[in-house]
Amino acid sequence: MLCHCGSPNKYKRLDTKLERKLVEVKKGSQGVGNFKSMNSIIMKFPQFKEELKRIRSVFEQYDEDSNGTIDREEMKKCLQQLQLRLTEEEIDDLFHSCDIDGSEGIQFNEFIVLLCLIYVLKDQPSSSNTTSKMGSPQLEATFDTIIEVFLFLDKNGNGKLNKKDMVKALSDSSTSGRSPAHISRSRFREMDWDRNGHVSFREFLFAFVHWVGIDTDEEMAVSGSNHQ
Ligand SMILES: [Ca+2]
Ligand SMILES: [Ca+2]
Ligand SMILES: [Ca+2]
Repeated sequence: MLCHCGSPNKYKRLDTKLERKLVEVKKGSQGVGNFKSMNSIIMKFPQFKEELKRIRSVFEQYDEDSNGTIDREEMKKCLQQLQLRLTEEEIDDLFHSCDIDGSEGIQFNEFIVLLCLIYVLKDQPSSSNTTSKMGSPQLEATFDTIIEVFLFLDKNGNGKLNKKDMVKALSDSSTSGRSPAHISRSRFREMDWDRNGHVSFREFLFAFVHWVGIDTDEEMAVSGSNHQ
């Protein structure tokens, strides 16, 4: 049966592609992982925040007209620069699936998600003298760690997060020792934007950027003060 309800299915192709990539990554990193618990991840949030803030300069580089938003044309140049080949349709999917607030443009918090998706979608450079996928080993290390967090949560390695594992991870992370399961369940629902019962890598990234404390307005203010 065809569904004409629009947006939820629109990103299915992209999410499926990402799922496959993450399953591959999980297989390739069998048993390796620095994270042993949700709390060990949460303890690194301040560090993640500092690392993600550095992406601001990359954002400014692609935001050619400096209006605080990456539009479709600016995103296309970004994809060209990073040498990720996509069809027009895929470019559309990527643009709209990162513009989560539907503001017709990609703000800084959405750009972090976009870059990380590009990183996962991109194949390793074929030539061995091309040392870097993204042109910044530092950035790649940050994304690798975020992917590790996702893989830690993806217990069965199917490239998406299911409710049972997420509720358990969120409950375990509670500082009071025991978080009521219904709170964890409602947090899961918040993460599962398209309500399909799974948290995709894309949905996870939006939640992650938010958890770490990257907020568009705050970041704008920080960036503004830097220019004084
Ligand atoms: Ca712009
Ligand atoms: Ca937006
Ligand atoms: Ca979902």
